[in-house]
Amino acid sequence: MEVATAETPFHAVIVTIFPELIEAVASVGVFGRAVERGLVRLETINPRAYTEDRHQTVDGKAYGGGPGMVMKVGPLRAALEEARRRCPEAKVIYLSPQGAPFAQQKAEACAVQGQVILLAGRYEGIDQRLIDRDVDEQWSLGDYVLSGGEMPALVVLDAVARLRPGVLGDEGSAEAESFSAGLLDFPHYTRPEEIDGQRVPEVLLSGDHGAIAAWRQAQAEAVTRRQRPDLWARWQEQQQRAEKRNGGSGDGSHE
Ligand code: 9D3
Repeated sequence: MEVATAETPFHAVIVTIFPELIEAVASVGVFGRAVERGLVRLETINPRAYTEDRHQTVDGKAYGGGPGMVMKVGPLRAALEEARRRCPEAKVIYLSPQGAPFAQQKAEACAVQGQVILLAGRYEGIDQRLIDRDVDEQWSLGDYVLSGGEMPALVVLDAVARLRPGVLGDEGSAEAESFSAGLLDFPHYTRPEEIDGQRVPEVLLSGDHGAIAAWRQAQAEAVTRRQRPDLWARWQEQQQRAEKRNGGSGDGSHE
């Protein structure tokens, strides 16, 4: 059943010299539909629009020397001032390799806050004085080198939008919980039952819902232990704490 909601849209402002990169990706799929349906309001601001010189210069050579250019304070600060006028309650997040790791918890806080200003840099980075005065937090997508902050900004937007009411269908809320629950997903299968000699695990065809749930839980634990020992250790600690709270009775599951 369709439920009518009059939720305030999630409001994101992206400051970037490549707004077309953001707009191209953000007009497609789940995110694009959320924008069309008025659940997400996305704006871009191009710091080039705030330059005063004939070449619309947004970068300069680094003081102290060295290779690579640095984004200038003037145009970026003016762009951020415009972003703050449009989005006064938002934190300013600078996407940066020096940032704290972006993770589900940050996406959740952002979705609850309802607004965000994302600053995507290019070149070697931005003048430190912008970080000192205009930036609230720095987030990194991980330990690998990208060419700029636009793709990280899109990743953040995607992760946040899926947490907003109405953006996903029925699969949504349950799915959002599963990552916070701390285990990776179990394997999935669809028709046919057999293809090129590969069969769907028999338990999934059994109709035994208890056995299926137990198999999926065991698979989720196995894949987490193998692929992500860090998540596995955290999950085991969490299970042990839950066991103690229940006085050693029960298996630590939620139901
Ligand atoms: C190879 C260049 N590096 C010099 C030692 C520094 C560097 C500067 C600018 C590396 C990458 C970038 C551009 N990256 C981002 O803007 C970025 C990013 C990333 O590269 N990896 C993970 N997360 C992020 S968030 C923004």
